[in-house]
Amino acid sequence: MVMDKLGNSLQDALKKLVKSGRIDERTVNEVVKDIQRALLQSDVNVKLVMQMSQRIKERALKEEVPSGMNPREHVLRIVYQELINIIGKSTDIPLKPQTIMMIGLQGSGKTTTTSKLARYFQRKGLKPAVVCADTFRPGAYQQLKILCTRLNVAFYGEEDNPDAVGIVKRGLEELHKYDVLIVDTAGRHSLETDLIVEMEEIHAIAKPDYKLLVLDGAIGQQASEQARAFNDSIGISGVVISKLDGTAKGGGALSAVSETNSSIAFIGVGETPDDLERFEPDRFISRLLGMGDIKSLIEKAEEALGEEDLDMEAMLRGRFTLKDMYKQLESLNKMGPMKQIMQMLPLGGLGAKIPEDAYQVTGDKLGRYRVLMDSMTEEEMLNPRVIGSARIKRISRGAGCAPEDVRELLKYHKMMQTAMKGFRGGKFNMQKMMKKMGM
Ligand SMILES: Nc1nc2c(ncn2[C@@H]2O[C@H](COP(=O)(O)OP(=O)(O)O)[C@@H](O)[C@H]2O)c(=O)[nH]1
Ligand SMILES: [Mg+2]
Repeated sequence: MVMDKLGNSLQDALKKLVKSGRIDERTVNEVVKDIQRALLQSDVNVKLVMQMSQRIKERALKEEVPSGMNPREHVLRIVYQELINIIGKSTDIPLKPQTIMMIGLQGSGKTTTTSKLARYFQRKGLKPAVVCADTFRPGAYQQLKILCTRLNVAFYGEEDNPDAVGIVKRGLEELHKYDVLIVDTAGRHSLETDLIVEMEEIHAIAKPDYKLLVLDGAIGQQASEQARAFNDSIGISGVVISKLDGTAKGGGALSAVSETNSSIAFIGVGETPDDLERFEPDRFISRLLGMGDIKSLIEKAEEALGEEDLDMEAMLRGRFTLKDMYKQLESLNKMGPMKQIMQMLPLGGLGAKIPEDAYQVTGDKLGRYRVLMDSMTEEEMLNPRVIGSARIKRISRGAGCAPEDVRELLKYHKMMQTAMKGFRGGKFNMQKMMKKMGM
């Protein structure tokens, strides 16, 4: 969907490498030229494209092709890593009380994103409230009020009062009991001085924890300039790219992110309040380059480089996160009855120590675990120990489950973690093992 076109032309470019048995300068130059064309067509900034292609060229020629990879995979992996380099990690917006200020040009999608964010926090078990500080666009008050009413989200605005700064001051006072306060600001048709001044005044009053710049996914080369102006004025903590459900390629936004050293927090994929997705760099690039390719490629690369083993070792040392657990449950679940699988594992005497109910992770339970984990922050999934009773309450509320369900999940995780620690000594590679078993 997103950036399909770019994906296709990159694929074409990389196909050229399939047949060539080794990497020579001429082939690399040819491929890099195709990659440049593809990125430029997707509105990625020229300077950025040039820098990136230089690095790809250098690395493709200098670095040895890892054993087990062909030249095409080698280059694709480098392209992938260089894209990850630009895109960076996704901005982590914590699930805690905070103030968020929305900024961006008129029509970029601020108001829509405001309601989407309110919905997002609501689903995570927090109480959001919204302040309408757009006193410029006719109908802005009504637009936001209707959206909030539909979602049952608290709203503050003063219709027909042009004093945006005063509205923000009063609104935040009135709504101070809510967890997440989202301030929707006015846009303009271009970056006019009065917009910047108003934005700075609102910023001084609201003292937001996060300033999210909303960029239309279809925006081209102006994206960098816009992002820089907003960044110079009040600073940007993260970017939301809207309208990625359409034909937009998002390359402009990509350039904006690189320009301001910020990162992408969310992407908008439609007009309804539920059409907001957390930004996942891997998925974004996978879409860009073609999912199947990237997935098998990265797996192959990790295997060749032994990184998978390293990760596994970290897990054996006890760093077994909820995310790791979920991944394993998911793959195990696909493989068939849990008990049979567990008995096939080289667990030594450990198999006997695993309680019977550990085998009973059915699809239903997995589904519930997924919903619960969807209500958690990154921190909580990586380090479940931080989850105390207040967080248990928040997580269960967000997931529409009982606190007991959260506790059960945590208990299950602990049990698995203990089991993992039992695999000490000798390398144990889950993937290799699954392959051996014909998975
Ligand atoms: N298809 C689609 N339309 C969107 C998305 N985000 C916003 N829009 C539409 O873009 C237009 C402008 O959005 P709005 O939130 O009013 O922009 P604002 O001026 O920055 O507040 C509206 O018609 C929205 O419905 C999105 O992710 N996908
Ligand atoms: Mg608006």
